[in-house]
Amino acid sequence: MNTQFKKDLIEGLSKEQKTLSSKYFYDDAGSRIFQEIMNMPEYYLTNSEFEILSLQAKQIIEALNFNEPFNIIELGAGDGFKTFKLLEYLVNNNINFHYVPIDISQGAMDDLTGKLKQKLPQLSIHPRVGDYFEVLSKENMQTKIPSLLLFLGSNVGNYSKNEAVSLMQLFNSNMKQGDKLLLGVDLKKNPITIQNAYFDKHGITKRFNINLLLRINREFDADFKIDDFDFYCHYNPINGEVRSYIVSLRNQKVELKKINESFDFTYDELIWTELSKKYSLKGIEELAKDSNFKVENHFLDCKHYFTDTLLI
Ligand code: AVJ
Repeated sequence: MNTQFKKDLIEGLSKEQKTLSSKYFYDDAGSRIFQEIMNMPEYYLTNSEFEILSLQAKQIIEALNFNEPFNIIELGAGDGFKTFKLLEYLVNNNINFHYVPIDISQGAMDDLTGKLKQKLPQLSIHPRVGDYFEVLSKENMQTKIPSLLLFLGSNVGNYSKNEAVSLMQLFNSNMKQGDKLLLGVDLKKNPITIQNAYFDKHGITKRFNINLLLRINREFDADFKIDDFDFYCHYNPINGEVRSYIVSLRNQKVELKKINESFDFTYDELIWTELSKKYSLKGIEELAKDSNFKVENHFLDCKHYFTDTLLI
């Protein structure tokens, strides 16, 4: 059993305001549901970032001003769908670089590598499975060639202000002089557009959240009755925060037999599961400043929904 998961679970469910962390959404089933989310038209983030990397690959690479060869190190590569266009541009233009995707999931890495070897046979690819920072310090600090780090998909939105600053500082301390970071960030926009992306009418995001209860049932021999829980989410356009919750539909007790714990849920009690923070360009500049980065360029999609921001 994953001891960190156990610790976070007990801690989160013992709090006055219960929490479960979205970082545990991504078991095999959860990763598949996230693919479904990315395929919904309402989840505009996918298309917006895809557009940026498709139409502005040349501008992004030129802005790097790197000598060849260089590395592109992707943190949390997942299925690599978005990154493909950038890689394709580089390969088609005979640019000399190495692609180093890092992901915690061996399965995701195998799929990605297989797909890329088939579609871009000339690509120099060095997949690494493991923790970002362990791999980064090993791969990036011991090479002399410059690296572009990719942290795409608005994954930074899952972190609170302070956590995001710490994360960026950790990136920074694993970057050599001259390395750069391309950070994908979802921007503030019409609140209805954002609400529809997260509180989707198909119920896919609900399934994504409820899957976490199924995971706990399986891994901790627990007895969450999934029909007795619902999903709620809310976007606050003032602070840019989407917060997602699981709602208990009645007074109930849940046992986690494997770890000998039980938790009570009251009628309408909330479990906070996820933060998906939206930024203004000014907010990104602030985050950059607080973590010792400098914004070199914002690459936006045509609707100005999303930015891939280049930081040095
Ligand atoms: C993968 C963290 C960027 O917050 O938009 C999608 C996950 N949650 N729908 C996001 C997610 C609900 C996603 N990130």
